[in-house]
Amino acid sequence: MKTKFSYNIAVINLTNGIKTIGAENVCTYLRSRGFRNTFLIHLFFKYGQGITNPGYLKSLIELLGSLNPDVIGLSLMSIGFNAAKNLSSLLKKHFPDTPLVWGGIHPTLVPEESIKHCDMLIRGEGEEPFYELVSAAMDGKSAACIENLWLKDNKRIIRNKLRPYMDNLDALPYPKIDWERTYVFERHRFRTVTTKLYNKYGSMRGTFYDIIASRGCPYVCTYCSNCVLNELQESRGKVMRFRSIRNIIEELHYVKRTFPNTAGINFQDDAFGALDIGYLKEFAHYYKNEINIPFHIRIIPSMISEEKIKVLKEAGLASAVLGLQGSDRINRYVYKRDMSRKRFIEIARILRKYNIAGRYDIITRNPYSKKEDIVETINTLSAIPKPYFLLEFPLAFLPETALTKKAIDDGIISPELNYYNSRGGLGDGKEQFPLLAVIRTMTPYTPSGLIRFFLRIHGRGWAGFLIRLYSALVYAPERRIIEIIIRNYRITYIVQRILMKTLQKKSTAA
Ligand code: B12
Ligand code: SF4
Repeated sequence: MKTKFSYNIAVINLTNGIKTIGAENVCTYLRSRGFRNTFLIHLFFKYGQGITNPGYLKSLIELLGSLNPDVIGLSLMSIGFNAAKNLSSLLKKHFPDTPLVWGGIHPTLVPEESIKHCDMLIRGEGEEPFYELVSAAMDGKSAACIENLWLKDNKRIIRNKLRPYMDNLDALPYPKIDWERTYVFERHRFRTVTTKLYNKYGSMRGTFYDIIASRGCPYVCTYCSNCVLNELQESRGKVMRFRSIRNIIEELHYVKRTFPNTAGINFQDDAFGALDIGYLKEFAHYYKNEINIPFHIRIIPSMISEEKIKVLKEAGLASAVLGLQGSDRINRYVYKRDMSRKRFIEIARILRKYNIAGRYDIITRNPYSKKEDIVETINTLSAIPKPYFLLEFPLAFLPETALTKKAIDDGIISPELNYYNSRGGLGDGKEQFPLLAVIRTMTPYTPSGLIRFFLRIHGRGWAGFLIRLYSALVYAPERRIIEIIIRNYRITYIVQRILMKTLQKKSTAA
């Protein structure tokens, strides 16, 4: 008879990152409830191709053979669906009697398709349901009534209802790395993660730490999974939940102790700015006094104000991501998104006023975009203070979103095409106006006058050659240098520190 101490659970993380809050949360929770032998294995795959290295899979099977798991969990996004499907059939071949449980955003959104490839799946927040499942499995009890769980019972599928979201996020332990029970593939086999390996595979060479202070987003942009999640969760409690400030600060103290290289804290919250000003002021006070590491956030235009940005700047806000996504027409009618060109420019100017680096997202290759929409987006981008970071994401038709359903209805994509993962979920559409795309890419570091000139001439026969020549000879080298600096965030940080210290010494001497 197994006990919690001898029961082995292996969670495979197929989200292509060594820092993955969801799977880490689930593992930390199980360990905190006594299942100390909960192992987390990070697996990487190539977009659209899955796991291509045969040595990788052989080594995974060997590792699992030695861990002897009683339950195997798999954490995936839609982008990992093809890889998960193939991996799952391999796992079932080698471990036919070990229950295989899928969890994460993909099985949450697409359970009917997912359940075909695993024995069970957990939809939504996984900590509590997965704990209930492994406890039942260990005790030989039925799991048939566990809310959020879907399971195959002979040929029947049991589809349990969703439970309400967790209201008190502080009740969950924050994700902690268990060095002896976390694995990554390195030099021909899976090895336990060391500080050196964490730095090698972690975000920005292990200098960035991802954290979330809240869960949920009250908006329902048509391309985003939140429009589906919020519908699923309807009338099952609050969507937006916040951790207490003390709870966040405690996690960050743990981060400073465990990962002393940390040079940036990356708040991955969908809606960080939703926090009210009182909360932000208190947060800023403790963050500045106790943590004092530059941090980064994502903001939603309607939830942010100059006052909030000022408070956050004082706490150490270094950069903010803001989604412009498209023109006013596209945002209003296609994405149903609370964003306008005017508001975007306003916020970008406030960010510059407080010397906060702006990182602006736009969605490209949208088949609903017309030429005027792309020109408007370029004009908006060239109206904000330069330089800035521009992140261009080709539109990915994520499963079950309102936009994907619309595109299927409009005959733009085919439901059979499995569109969202055919090229790794990164979007398959073509640039409708390739020359405009070249101009748009140049907006972050090119004078607005020149961008306007390019827009004026781009329709003429010879203009393509001129614009591409400028892009190759001037813009590309400029961008390359800036990217090297950004990638080596740690170097930038060290240089900044040295400069600051030298300046401080000089001013003291003076
Ligand atoms: C951080 C983040 C990233 C990070 C890190 C990803 C990582 N390795 O974890 C980065 C920046 C790298 C990233 C990249 C991308 N991301 Co992203 N990302 C997020 C974000 C903002 C937060 C994820 C998170 O930590 N959530 C908090 C945790 C607590 O929730 P969770 O992950 O869902 O986990 C819970 C449950 O799902 C479940 N669970 C999770 N795993 C398991 C495993 C088991 C066994 C069980 C039982 C349960 C379980 O329990 C967890 C705890 O409750 C989400 C949006 C969001 N708010 O979730 C988007 C999101 C996950 N990303 C998304 C997308 C589309 C992408 C990209 C494809 C974007 C792109 N076009 O390039 C890339 C692909 C990256 C890749 N895998 O290769 C979509 C995914 C949609 C989908 N259908 O798959 C999301 C949902 C955004 C959105 N709102 O649409 N992303
Ligand atoms: S505001 Fe951002 S996170 Fe919220 S629904 Fe829209 S795209 Fe998704």
